[in-house]
Parts: sequence; structure tokens; C-alpha cells
Amino acid sequence: MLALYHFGPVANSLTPLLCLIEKGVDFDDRFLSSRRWEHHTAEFQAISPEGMVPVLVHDDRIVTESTVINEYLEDVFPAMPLRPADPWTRARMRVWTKYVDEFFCPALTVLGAHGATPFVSQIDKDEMQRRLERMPNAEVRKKWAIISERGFDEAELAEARSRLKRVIDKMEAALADNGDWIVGDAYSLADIKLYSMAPGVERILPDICSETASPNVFAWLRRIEARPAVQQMRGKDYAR
Ligand SMILES: N[C@@H](CCC(=O)N[C@@H](CS)C(=O)NCC(=O)O)C(=O)O
Repeated sequence: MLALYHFGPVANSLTPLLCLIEKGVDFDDRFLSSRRWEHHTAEFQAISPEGMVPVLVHDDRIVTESTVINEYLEDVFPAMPLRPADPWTRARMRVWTKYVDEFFCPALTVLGAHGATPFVSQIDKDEMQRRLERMPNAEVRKKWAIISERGFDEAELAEARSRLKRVIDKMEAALADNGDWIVGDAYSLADIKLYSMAPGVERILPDICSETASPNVFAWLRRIEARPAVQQMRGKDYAR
């Protein structure tokens, strides 16, 4: 049995979802609606003690962390390889996936979560308090507490925007140097990981990520969107 618990084709959930579809591996698609708090059930938290997605369940084994899940999928399902064969290119792929986990994702989370403030601030205060008490992860709880009260302040938003500009500049330079893909001569787990976040920057910050501001990143985004696996993923009907 292979099952993926996820929030749909966005952010960290997109990473293993797209990897599975690219590899053509059959899996049990366990979409959870964050708006309906479907990740707060005791059943899900028995699988994911931090209450977070994505989570892969393979027979009786649980794998967490989107980057680690993709490396696991690559080891278990090596057909349609998404990891470069050359050790140096593979090392560079991992530097990029680490960079997304440690720098890109935290910066985008600030702006993404802030954008949810109008929806979250309408939740009844007692209900929100009960929700916060059901969040096992302290960082996640802190984020929800901030957006349910006031959202992030201007200094925090400015810092996140400035970090995201550095990310897009770095990607732009890498693609100018390397060509179609972020490392090596083929689409890899590094492209998938970056693609889990980059559409969010294009949507929220068009002054930083657009055809004119970042032409190489713009063309790379369109190249990825043209892939049959991405179209298949985008065509799925996840009822939010
Ligand atoms: N480092 C983890 C991060 C996972 C993560 O941040 N998941 C978010 C969704 S993108 C989550 O489950 N949040 C729970 C919540 O906001 O309540 C990974 O890459 O899998």
C-alpha cells in the first residue's frame, strides 16, 4: 500500500505529489482540506504526530518531510530517474532542495499565511483557540496565532519579500548559466522542489517574478507547466 496525505498541488504537498505522478506510480491519493481542518483529526495525527502534511505511508512505514519523501520515492521507484547520475550534479541538486526547505519555503510561508489573514480572522475566537490547542507543532501554532490576530507586521513582510527577491535572482542566474533546468541537463528533484514554491512568488510578487523581471525563471515555469505530469496534477479535482 502506498498512500500520500497532502493539501493538494501547492507548496510542500506538491513536491511528492508531482514526483509520484512523474514516475507514474499508483498511489492512494489522500487529499486533506486545510480549510476544513481535515489534518486535525486524531486519525491523521496518529500518522503525523506534528499534524503536518505531506506524509507518505508505504505499507506499514511512514515517511515525512517532502524532500526526504522524494529521495525515498527515488530509491524505491528508480524508473523515470529524477536524480542526476553524476555525484557532483546530484550534490548540487541537494543544495537546491535544502535551500528551498531552509530559506525559500520559510520566506514564502510568511506572505502566503499573511494572505490568509482575512479568512482566518473571521473564525470565531473560541473556535480558533480550540484549533490552536489542537496544533502539535509550535511553529505552526505560532503562525496561525499571528494570522488569526493581526497578520505579520510590515517589517516581517518586507524581510520576506527581500528574501524572495534573492531566491528569484539566484534561480535566474542559475538558469542563465545552466540552460533549461536548474542543475545538469535534465529535469530533476531540484526543479520539482523549486516548482513547489515558485508559482506562489509569481502570483504574489509579479514585480519580482514575471516575464520582464525574471525571464529565465518565467520560461522555466512555462517549461515545467507544459509537462504532461504537471497538467495531469493540475487537472485533478481536489474539493477544497
Ligand atoms: N519541512 C516540511 C514542512 C511541511 C509543512 O510546512 N507543511 C504545512 C503545509 S505546506 C502544514 O502541514 N501545515 C499545517 C498547518 O498549517 O496547520 C516538509 O517539507 O514536508
